[in-house]
Amino acid sequence: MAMRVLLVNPFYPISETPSPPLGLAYLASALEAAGVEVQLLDYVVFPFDKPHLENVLNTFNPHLVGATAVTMTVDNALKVLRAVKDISAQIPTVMGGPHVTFAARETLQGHPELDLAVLGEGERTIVELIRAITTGADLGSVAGIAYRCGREVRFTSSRPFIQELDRLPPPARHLLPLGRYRALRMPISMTTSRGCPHKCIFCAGRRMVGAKVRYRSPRLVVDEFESLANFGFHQINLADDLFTANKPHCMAVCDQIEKRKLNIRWTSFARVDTVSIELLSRMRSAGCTAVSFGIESGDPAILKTIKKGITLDQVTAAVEMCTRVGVAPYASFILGLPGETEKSIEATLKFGDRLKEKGLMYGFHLLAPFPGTAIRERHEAYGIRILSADWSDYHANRAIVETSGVSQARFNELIVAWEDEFNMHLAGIGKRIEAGTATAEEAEQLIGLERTVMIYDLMMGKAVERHGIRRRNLQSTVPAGTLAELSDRIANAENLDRDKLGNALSWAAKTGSLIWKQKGDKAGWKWRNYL
Ligand code: B12
Repeated sequence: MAMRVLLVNPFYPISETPSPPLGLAYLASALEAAGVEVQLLDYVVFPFDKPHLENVLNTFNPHLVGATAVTMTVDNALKVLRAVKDISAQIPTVMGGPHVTFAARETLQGHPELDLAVLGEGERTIVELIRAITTGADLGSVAGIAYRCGREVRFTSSRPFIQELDRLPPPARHLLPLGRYRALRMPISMTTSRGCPHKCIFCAGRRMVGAKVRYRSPRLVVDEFESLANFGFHQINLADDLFTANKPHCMAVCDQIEKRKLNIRWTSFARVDTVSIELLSRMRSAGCTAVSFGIESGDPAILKTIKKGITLDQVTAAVEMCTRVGVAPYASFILGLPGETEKSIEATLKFGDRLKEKGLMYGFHLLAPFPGTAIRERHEAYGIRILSADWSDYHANRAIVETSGVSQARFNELIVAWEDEFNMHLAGIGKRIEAGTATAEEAEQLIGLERTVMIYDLMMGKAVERHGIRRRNLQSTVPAGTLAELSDRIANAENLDRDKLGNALSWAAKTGSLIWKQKGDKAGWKWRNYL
């Protein structure tokens, strides 16, 4: 019997630089390998559209609809599942990902539109689940899930981590709208390992993927890397929890990239205590342009409380090593950690400033106490007051916690000041572009950003779909089918800045993201969705 699964990526703002949904692509490839037909709806790069969803449900007729979610997207995911149930109440729905893994009971209890939750890694579980659903087998026999049974939520036995990652088929990226992500200049991601041995109390990563790191063989890793290089993304992000965790593995991956002469920029996450000049220079010659460190705080006492296991000296040394070998160091700090006071904030800001002089680029987040983290489970003991139970507030850009020393309002003031500073920096570049004194690099940063915003608004507002399709012989002031005509029509209808619109459209056409297609008596412009 043909089995069919529809996967859903819920809305998530472009300002957070989303990558194509890798977890869903892994699930899709596992399903396809088991003979299941898969379709995927990606509401990060397509606007949600209920009639379209209805059409997909009617024509594809899935046996299961599955959504992924992190905490900040769980409400968006549930909204889609409610629409699914509205259209077709009998289709079972499932959710997976780091939110529901640690909040299955309350999510299932509070949301009748959700029937099942998959906890942890999903490749094996979803295949067994779809088989159980289509054969009517007992759900209790599928390890790693939770489901509603009357008013009760039942948990099955836990699912062991997948040991041989090499046996997983490569992520089914043919189902992802990579063309849209590429047009938006988002990085594409892949992983070389799963697992993280560290115990940072604000992170759910370790419990999600296990403390023992499991590695993929460097040859297969670089096969995938090579296939990504062909898609024409400007950058690949190695999204491992900690790519530099194991030096021989990291070096072996770099060796393979160099041996195959793959000339593509990539970035990765790292810890300051895992890098060395030797490792960083090898990464640099394999194409690594930037690494991101979590520094979290400039106060040693806080670093200790959060079990980060790094020292400020290690941070300084790592930043110096990066700039020495030419890998750009990025870092993020979290404000609002246990024990945060005005004094510790000052220490963090000062530390950041000092490192900036050494070439560090950094940003701030505010603590969001996610389900599954020690900080949430023991927030009282840590002296953290949690002020919001609304998951859509868990984006880490506004304060939802306070400590005994620092109020919510003060945290927000700090982060708003930080955002203002960044916006002023962008405005400064704008002025320098006008005056003709901007460097090529900074001009490209701002122009690229404005182009991304424009293309994103066009995509989410369906402007090309609404104004770019024409029947033949329509009268127009400019010849049909030219970019100038498209630009004209959209600018008139949507009241957009003509220059910026024109630039964005011609860049998109030049890079093959916007294409002219002719079919029967209809012709028109369309985004290239799939690569
Ligand atoms: C790389 C990474 C990023 C990258 C790239 C993300 C991407 N979409 O590719 C960037 C930097 C962009 C990022 C952004 C964010 N991230 Co992040 N990220 C990670 C990291 C290190 C790895 C994620 C990954 O790619 N894993 C590999 C894939 C294969 O695994 P997966 O996505 O988890 O999917 C598997 C399972 O979860 C499950 N599954 C997932 N979905 C579904 C759906 C169904 C139906 C089923 C059955 C199963 C299933 O099966 C999949 C295959 O095994 C994790 C840590 C971790 N190990 O989980 C944090 C992590 C996921 N991120 C986290 C957070 C908070 C964020 C942000 C909200 C940060 C922010 N404030 O903006 C955003 C949200 C992005 C988003 N919408 O997903 C948290 C999530 C915690 C939570 N409860 O919300 C994590 C767990 C780390 C932490 N701090 O605890 N992230």
